[in-house]
Amino acid sequence: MKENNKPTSILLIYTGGTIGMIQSQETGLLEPFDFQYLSQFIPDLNALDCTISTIQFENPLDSSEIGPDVWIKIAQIITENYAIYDGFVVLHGTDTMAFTASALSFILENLSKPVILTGSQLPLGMLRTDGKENLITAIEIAAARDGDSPLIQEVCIFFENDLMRGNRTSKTSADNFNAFHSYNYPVLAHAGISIHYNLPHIYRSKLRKPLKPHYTFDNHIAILKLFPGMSPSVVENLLNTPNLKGVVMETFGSGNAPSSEWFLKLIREATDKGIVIVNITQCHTGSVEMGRYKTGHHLLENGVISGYDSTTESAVTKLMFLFGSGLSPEEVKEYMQCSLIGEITVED
Ligand code: ASN
Repeated sequence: MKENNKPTSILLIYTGGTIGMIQSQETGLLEPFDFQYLSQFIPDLNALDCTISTIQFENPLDSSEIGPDVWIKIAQIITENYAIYDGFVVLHGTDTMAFTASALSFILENLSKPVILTGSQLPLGMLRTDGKENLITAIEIAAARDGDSPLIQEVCIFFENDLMRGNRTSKTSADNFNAFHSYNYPVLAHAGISIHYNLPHIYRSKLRKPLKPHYTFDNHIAILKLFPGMSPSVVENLLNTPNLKGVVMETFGSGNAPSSEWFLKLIREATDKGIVIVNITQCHTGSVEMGRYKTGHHLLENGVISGYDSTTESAVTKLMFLFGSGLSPEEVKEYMQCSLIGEITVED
């Protein structure tokens, strides 16, 4: 309930994924659920202190089918309804949820309301589903208030027990209910018997500015994951992809790569052409520090920039977003090394 005694209003946006599936009584097959009947299906939702409206995609998507066009579609729905609702819950397939959450965090500049993504490993209509708890808690968090403001004012993922910053989260399990982790940033809330909010780590927008969505992405981006014994032709082909603008290079440890002449030459040729190469680590935790070892320092000398402790999902979507905004390679390099919305840990 808000201070003006009006109930908090939540918009639930169903994009697809396992959570929205139920078993047909006739065929036994899994089919998309009609969210119009949500409160009949989960009567517990009526006990929440908020009103819930729903919008569902006409053709629900497996999240493997989701890319920039759908990120923009979700952002447009949020923007069109921004003044009407107090919070947004996006039901999404789990497989690429972390990419969508990262992308939305960049699209929705000046966001000051909660956008909580959730989904499930088992369909809503199955006996042991995790979807029901995830959905109820995500709505409860989206409706949480801090006086007359929403408690959460950023894009998050809620899954199993934890609320995580969206652009810090990765899917880490194909079958556990506890499928998402935020390794390099503390969880924002933990849902046990009650929900404990980690207030010092929750983002608060200091200046109240109107929401400013950005709807352009440039997908001339690639991921180069290093492995011992990699052949020159693989690296050469990838770096010579026509129109390539940015590369997320997943390196070893604290940002190290082979110092072979052929490898550094290809890297130098690419950065000289204006391709932005961002170094992130293959390790789950920790940050890139190219000054620590000679094998990292070589990359720095050849024009590679640090991605600090970024997730792959965040680095890829941030590159697409920055190039989509029409920035030059030099400007993209500068912004990649700043935290736009809490996606990396850098000293101010
Ligand atoms: N394949 C599904 C999806 O990402 C997986 C899930 O939602 N659990 O859409």
